Amino acid sequence: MLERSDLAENALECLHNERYGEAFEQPDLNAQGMIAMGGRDEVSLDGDWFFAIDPYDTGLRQRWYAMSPDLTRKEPWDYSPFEGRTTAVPSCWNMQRPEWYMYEGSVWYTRLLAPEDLAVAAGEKVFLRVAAASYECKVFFNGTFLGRHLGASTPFFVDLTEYCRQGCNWISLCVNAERTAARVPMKNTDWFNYGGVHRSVSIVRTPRHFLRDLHVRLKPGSDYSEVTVSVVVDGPDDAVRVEIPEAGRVLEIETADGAGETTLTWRPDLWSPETPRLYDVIATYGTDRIVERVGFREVRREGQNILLNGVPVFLRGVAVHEDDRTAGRVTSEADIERRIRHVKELNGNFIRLAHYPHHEMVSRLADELGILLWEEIPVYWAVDFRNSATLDDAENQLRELIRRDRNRASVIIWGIGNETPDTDDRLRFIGRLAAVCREMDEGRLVSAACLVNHTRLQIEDRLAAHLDVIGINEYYGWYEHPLEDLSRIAENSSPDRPVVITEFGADGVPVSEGGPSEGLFSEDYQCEVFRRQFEILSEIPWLKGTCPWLLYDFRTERRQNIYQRGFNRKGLICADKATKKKAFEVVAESYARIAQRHEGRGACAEGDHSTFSQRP
Ligand code: GCB
Repeated sequence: MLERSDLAENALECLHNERYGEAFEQPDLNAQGMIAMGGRDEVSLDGDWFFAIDPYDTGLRQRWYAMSPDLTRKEPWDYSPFEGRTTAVPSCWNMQRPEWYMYEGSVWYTRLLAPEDLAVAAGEKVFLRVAAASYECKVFFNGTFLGRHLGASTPFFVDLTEYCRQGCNWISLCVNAERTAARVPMKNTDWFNYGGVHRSVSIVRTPRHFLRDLHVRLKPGSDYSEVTVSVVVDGPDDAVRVEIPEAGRVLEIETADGAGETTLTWRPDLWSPETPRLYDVIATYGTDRIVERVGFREVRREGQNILLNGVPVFLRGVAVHEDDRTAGRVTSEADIERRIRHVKELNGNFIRLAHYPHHEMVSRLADELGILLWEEIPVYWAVDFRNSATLDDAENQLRELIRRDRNRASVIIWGIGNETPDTDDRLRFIGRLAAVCREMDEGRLVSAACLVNHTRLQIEDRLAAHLDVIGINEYYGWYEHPLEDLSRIAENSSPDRPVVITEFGADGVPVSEGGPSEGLFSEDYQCEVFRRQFEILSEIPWLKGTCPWLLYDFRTERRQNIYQRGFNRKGLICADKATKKKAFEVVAESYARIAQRHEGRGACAEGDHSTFSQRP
């Protein structure tokens, strides 16, 4: 019955217009709009939002977003943004109701804002921050379209300042999780396509002139005695004051054209997994002030080695998806702490956060608890490498991730591709992403999970030339056999840079969970694959890390045999995140031996566990 309202001037036209989406593609909400967040106050908008699924995009066609809360109505309309069903933010709609489980189209979230949420003092700015919405999010404020963000896992900001009103304000988000060939990832993945606003939403206030970016790091090659600080300001070119109280140091950075950089001579205590030392870095620009907790460490490659603070390191890793049996993509501090605790029980020191940017809390906790991280964007399988819009989207996701996490010492590797085909278009596409990493961040290594040539049994991928670390996914003993061929790969390959096995493993389902007692999919078979893999891998001189696939079983509807039933069962722990499979112990023992060999220490790295218990 919207037709009978004043909003319906386009009632008929909107039924016939199939180009309704074009009006909502620009402005682009992207990395350029990001704001340094360190320690800023946020007003949380988490909680219940009005919610409706919209499979026909009627809301965009009929302008649902323009319905103001004070609009008077005589009769029910087809949709009302301010009454009816609600849903929690953050959440994934797939987990909210059985009938939404496989839904991937558009949905509407609407929320009224209390006057105090937006109380703008003279000269202040007000931003909306969405920590992640999967996959596309169109933002409307008080009925006006303010922009669109692409990408399921990175944060974005919208400047609301000019649109705030006295009295009633409201936000509508139109979120769409459709899988398309042009998106990143594209249609086909081995994980579940969760939709929705799955991380927090908040209001951030800043002074009119504010710090947009702060990047603090040990200067590479400075013999651990110089720290570089770069700033970007939104406002006049006044100096930025940077203080590191524990170092007793204060410096002034002059800005020109909104940016400035300086280098401080100072020898901080170095951050490492064993001694995760962090310092407060306080930046002040006019009345704006932010605080970052920063660890100082150097990671680089030298020949076939990865050096952490100058010492060769072996990455005893495990991969993990951000997936929860009941919450979907939504995670929590407790969930992340459990994950890190499990990695430490495995005698590990490294996590591959597959296959997209995980929650920002992961790297903050890893900084505190002493874990090394690989962070990744979902350039996965057959992304449309010829499509320039797809490249723009991938590049923007990468820039947003780097902007978000480049002050985190724990992050040592950016992953920019997973099992992509060796074509010219892909080489151009991922080569560009490698260049972006290097332009934005000289303090980390660049890698991608490459494939081996299974016919010639050797590492063979032109992408390797663009990488600091060659990641290899191999499933000898599972998809590829015989397992012994892995030794041939070791003999036939002579990489000129470090290699990390970024995936290997086998499905294993405990008998108590309905699994077989022997053969494929049994726990014993899974153990056997890991045992024999580690026997071979431990002998390879150029191998600098291993990442079993993976810590927990995870949801993926493309796997439907009687043992899988919608889950990938290669976890060392079941999807309940509690039931350890036998293979857990096999990996833990292998890592104890590797730690002994590489670092001369025992299975249970005492420092690691005490770090955990020291947390406030
Ligand atoms: C892979 C993919 C990963 C899959 C895994 C599997 O190579 O990178 O996303 O889940 O294999 O279990 O097949």
